[in-house]
Amino acid sequence: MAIERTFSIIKPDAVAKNHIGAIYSRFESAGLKIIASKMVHLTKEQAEGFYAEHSERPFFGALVSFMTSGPIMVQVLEGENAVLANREIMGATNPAEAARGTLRADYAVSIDENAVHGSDALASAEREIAYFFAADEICPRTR
Ligand code: IDP
Repeated sequence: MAIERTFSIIKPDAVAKNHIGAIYSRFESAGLKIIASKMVHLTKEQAEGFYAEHSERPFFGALVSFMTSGPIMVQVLEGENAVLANREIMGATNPAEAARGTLRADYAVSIDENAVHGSDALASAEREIAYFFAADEICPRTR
């Protein structure tokens, strides 16, 4: 099994509802280690840059507006097959389709306000981690 790093966001809806601890607990219970973490309130430019690949989608304006509506938690998760493991913990993008026991089934309101983000591949994980964290803000705990 490969030890990977992935990037995760607890979105404004879940932060506003005080679900940070519950969501961190899910990561840790699944064997993922939080090796970097901070709270940020995105500017419009930061949110547009992060979601640039969706800039032509009809929901882009609503997505940027939502992601700048309040503070978020951003974190780097490390563990075995972390990218896929985190996607499984999160559940489907649309909470109505998310499997029972996943974060989105338990904490998301709608496809627009879906509680968490997680990188969808190793390449996007690397890019997203670098978007938010300097190398000296990441504290590997692989021993
Ligand atoms: P993901 O977050 O599960 O990787 P993506 O397809 O990368 O899903 O979409 C990024 C985010 O854009 C989603 O988490 C969701 O907040 C929003 N989004 C995606 N599709 C729709 C849609 O059809 N309507 C509204 N928002 C959407």
